[in-house]
Amino acid sequence: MSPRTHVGIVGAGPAGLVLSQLLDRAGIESIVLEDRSREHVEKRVRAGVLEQGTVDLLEAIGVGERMRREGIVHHGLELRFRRRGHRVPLSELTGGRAITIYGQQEVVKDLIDARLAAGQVLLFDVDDVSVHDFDSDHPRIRFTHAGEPQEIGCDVIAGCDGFHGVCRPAIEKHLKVHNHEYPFAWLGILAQVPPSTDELIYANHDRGFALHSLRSPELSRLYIQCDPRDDISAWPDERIWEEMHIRFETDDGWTLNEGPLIEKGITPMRSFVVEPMQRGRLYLAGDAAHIVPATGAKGLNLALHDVRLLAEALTGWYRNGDTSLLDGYSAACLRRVWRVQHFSWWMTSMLHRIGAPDDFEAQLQYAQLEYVCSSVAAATTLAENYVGLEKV
Ligand code: FAS
Ligand code: PHB
Repeated sequence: MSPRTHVGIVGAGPAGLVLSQLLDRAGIESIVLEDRSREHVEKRVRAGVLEQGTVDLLEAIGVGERMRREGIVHHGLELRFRRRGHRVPLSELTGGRAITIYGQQEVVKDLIDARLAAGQVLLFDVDDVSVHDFDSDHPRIRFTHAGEPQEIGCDVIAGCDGFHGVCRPAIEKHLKVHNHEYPFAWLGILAQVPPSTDELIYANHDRGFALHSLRSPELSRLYIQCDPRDDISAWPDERIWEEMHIRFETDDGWTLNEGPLIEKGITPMRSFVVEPMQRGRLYLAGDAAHIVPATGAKGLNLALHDVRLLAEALTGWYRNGDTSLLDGYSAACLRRVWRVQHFSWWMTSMLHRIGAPDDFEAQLQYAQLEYVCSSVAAATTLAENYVGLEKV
């Protein structure tokens, strides 16, 4: 491995992998350092909803073939409250834009295959990563791989190492940190059972939020709001399904299919942003810089928007010596980050219960839900944010 590259990328999640694919197509070299195994990152069940812009990007960079074949395009979603379902016609309200259901782990598999086929230096099971001298023109990354201490010089470091990575902490003292933790978490399950719905169902129930999503005609992905202090051991499969039946109950005879659970876990919910998303030659992208509550299905999509801007900025710098997009990277990302933060907070506030069934907050939620389900203008607001705004 060469002791130098153009861009050192920390993290082989969606952000790091898409960035390396974009840079490669612009003739810019990179190395990707990942601290987990390939098997782990390819099996990690996370996001499931791809915005229209994300689908278009993945196709444009040559990793969309299996997504187009196996992904499931959705043109609407259901809001369910007071035992009734209301369809929001996403595509009708947004000039034909849609979402595609295609698991994040599938996106990661396709990207890893493409990067390795292109001869990308992509190291898994890397340890002790640290970033250095990014305030100079000669940043360095130190790490251990296969038991050997290594160091690589680069022009730029891209911190794509997620919320628990090392890159943001390296500059955190220079950053303004916004952190809002919600008084609830999501218990998510992956079940080997055909989905009980053709489109996603977001339910606001007196006992709490529930979401019916899916991964394929045979695999269902469902979530329920739970206490952030809950331990998954307190949620045997029977209890999960019992709660799911209650929260999705309707008066129209709809029924929920049960099946064996492949995976279950509890994810805390927070809204988190650091400003700026860069310092010197270190640029943060994706979850390393921001976290959104998953209610808006935005985390993965926002990460790819960041790296699209970073790749465009680096291309302008390498080709023409123009630093304007690099200097403006953080501001350009944050315009969309805050729009997406607001939408995710709005969806979360409208659908999650924290008080008594008939208290002030619940009445406000019902008023908002009724408005979205009865006004084209209100429904369009939800729809255009959900499928992904073309311009922010
Ligand atoms: P990622 O966290 O995906 O990738 C960072 C990578 O860096 C990881 O592979 C990590 O192993 C690696 N790394 C970390 N530290 C490192 C170090 N020191 N050295 C080298 N590598 C290091 N979003 C949605 O839209 N919908 C959802 O339903 C949803 N569910 C989620 C469930 C969970 C449990 C979590 C944690 C997140 C979920 N998200 C969801 C958000 C998620 O999809 C992220 O937005 C998305 O993974 C962001 O991609 P990256 O920024 O690439 O970060
Ligand atoms: C998912 O399918 O994992 C999913 C869908 C919509 C969300 C969050 C997660 O808002």
